[in-house]
Amino acid sequence: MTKTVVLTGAGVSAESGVPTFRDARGLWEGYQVDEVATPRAFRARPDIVHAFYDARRASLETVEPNPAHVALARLEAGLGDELLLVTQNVDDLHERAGSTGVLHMHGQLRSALCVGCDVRSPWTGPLGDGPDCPACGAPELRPDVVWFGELPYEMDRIFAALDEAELFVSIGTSGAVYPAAGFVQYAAARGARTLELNIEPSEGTHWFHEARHGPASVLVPEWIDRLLG
Ligand code: BV8
Repeated sequence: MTKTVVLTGAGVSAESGVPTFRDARGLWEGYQVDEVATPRAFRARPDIVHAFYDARRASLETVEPNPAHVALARLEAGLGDELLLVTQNVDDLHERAGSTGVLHMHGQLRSALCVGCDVRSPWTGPLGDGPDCPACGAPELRPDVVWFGELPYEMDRIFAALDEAELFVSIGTSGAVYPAAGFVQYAAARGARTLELNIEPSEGTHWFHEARHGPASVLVPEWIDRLLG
């Protein structure tokens, strides 16, 4: 089986009704990144930051996985340990579609991180009203997401998989945010074949050996049907 690394971004959840960041009516349209997605913003105005993430967490109850998520769960069943699915998304649609080994490099909405004891707790409700940490009792919970200027999660595991990868596939991402946007060059430099599946050319489309453009809900099942035969 081919050692495969798949990277997904907001575009894989767009057809489920989860707003992307940069598209029209995207998330960044309503907010300034440095007002809601930086450690400094959280220190200055935790109320605004919590309101931003509490709203996104609540909206997860109104969306469902789409055929792209479902096909990627099938790919995991077919490839087993030969696949690493890395997502920049903080939604839980990959898991709800049946994927079990998802690496959330930018964190998850349905998890709270205690600044006091560093313990993570599954979380579905709001954090804005300052609930106590289930582990240490301190009212020091923050959204368990990676903000700009913070190191993404499990970078060692990601680079170890990219070192081995024979195939790197990027799905629904604009290639605007690093270090994720640099994975294609890293993988290609180590001999991997690289493929972009996106509704339009991404900022890094020229780094890919092949690019197919169209909606993820069509391109991803098509690609996986062919791969798994
Ligand atoms: C760090 C969690 C250092 C929170 C997020 C090098 C050069 C320049 C800048 C930098 C650099 N290195 C680092 C930086 C700074 C910064 C960065 O990249 N800035 C950018 C803006 C220039 N990076 C960081 O700060 C990172 N940390 O570098 O730490 C460090 C080192 C050591 C020690 C300590 C620290 C951390 C970045 C992570 C920030 N957190 N998310 C939250 O979600 O609120 S980033 C967030 O934005 C997402 O997770 C994702 O990563 C990014 C959004 O990108 P996409 O997912 O691609 O979404 P987008 O809307 O942009 O695009 C959607 C795409 O889908 C489009 O192409 C569209 O065409 C397509 N599409 C739409 N519909 C469909 C579709 N495709 C298919 N089908 C459809 N239906």
